[in-house]
Amino acid sequence: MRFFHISDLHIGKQLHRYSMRSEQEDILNKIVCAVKKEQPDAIAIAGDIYDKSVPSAEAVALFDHFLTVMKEQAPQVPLLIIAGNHDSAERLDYARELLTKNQVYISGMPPRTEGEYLKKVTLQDAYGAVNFYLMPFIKPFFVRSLLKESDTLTYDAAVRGVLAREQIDRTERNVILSHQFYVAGGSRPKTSESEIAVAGGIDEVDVSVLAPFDYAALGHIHRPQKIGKEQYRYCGTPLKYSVSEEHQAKSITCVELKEKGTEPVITQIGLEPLRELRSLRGTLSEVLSLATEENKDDFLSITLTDEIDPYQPKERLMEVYSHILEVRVDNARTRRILSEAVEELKLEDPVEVFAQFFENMQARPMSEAEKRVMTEIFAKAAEGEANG
Ligand SMILES: [Mn+2]
Repeated sequence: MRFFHISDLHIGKQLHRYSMRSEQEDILNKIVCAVKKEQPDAIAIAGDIYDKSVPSAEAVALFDHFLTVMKEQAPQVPLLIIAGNHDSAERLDYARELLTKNQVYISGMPPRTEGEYLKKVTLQDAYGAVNFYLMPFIKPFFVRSLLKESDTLTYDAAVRGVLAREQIDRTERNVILSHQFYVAGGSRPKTSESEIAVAGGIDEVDVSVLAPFDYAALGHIHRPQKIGKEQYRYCGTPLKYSVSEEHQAKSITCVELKEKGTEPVITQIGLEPLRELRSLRGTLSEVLSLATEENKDDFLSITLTDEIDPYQPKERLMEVYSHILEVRVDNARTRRILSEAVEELKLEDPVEVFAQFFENMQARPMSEAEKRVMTEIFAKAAEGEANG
């Protein structure tokens, strides 16, 4: 059994002020070509189909086109799809009975009532059955009443609770599709700037929950990487969705499962974008002189290092480069401003900073008693600092 693992398509995404429609159409076509060429037994798409929970008509049309072309080019290949945190579960579930008849299996919502379970799709090969469990993005409140839990239910406990209800036959091969922030005993995956960060790490789920699975096809983190074990993998986005991803190689993850108990064989199929993303740094005249036929239409993040601010730098850059994402200035003056800003932040009252964080997390302000406790703690910490 050999299957493709992709995720985080973020269809409809804008990169700064540029639409990525042509880049996304191009990369989806390249994925279809790879499927036609390699003939995998299935395609797993681990969430964040769309960039927004209410995608634009254009975005919906593009995903529709992708499914249609995929079904024309590789009609026998099942598509397994879960919702991510960016998708609206209800919208993604639209027409799912009809799609199921065409071997497009979509799971938007986790189970919410007694009789409901994760969607399970079983495929066969020479070694027997492979069960794919489709676990869409879970927020604790989605499953709180199902698990008969209070409002203190954590992400970790929510995912654990949902999986504990499933009858997973450990003598067969099992694969899970999931879209959560997995950590391995406290070690976190390497993130990028295009993911939505949740402060305080409350969305973390430990990979120990994935123990029943021979492979975990994960989505959510945009840089391809394993987490904890070789077979627990984030495949990453098919395109670079932030400047922080400049040096990441994007790819389709290809997974080969043989008999139960053997390690899956994991390879990458590289994905080349229509338009590269890169950063350029130097004085205005240096950056202008770097322009070539090759790079002038790339997505660019430009940092100017002139000590004397040049005249109309943006306008002059735009005459040469067509897709400028941002122009930053890094010289003695801006560095001075930054270090002053850092000084200013340090002077803020730590109790107030914490109170803000507390309110964001708990959706209520701290009580006077709680504030007193925190004030004491910070005072003790400050004493400790003063004493050495
Ligand atoms: Mn994502």
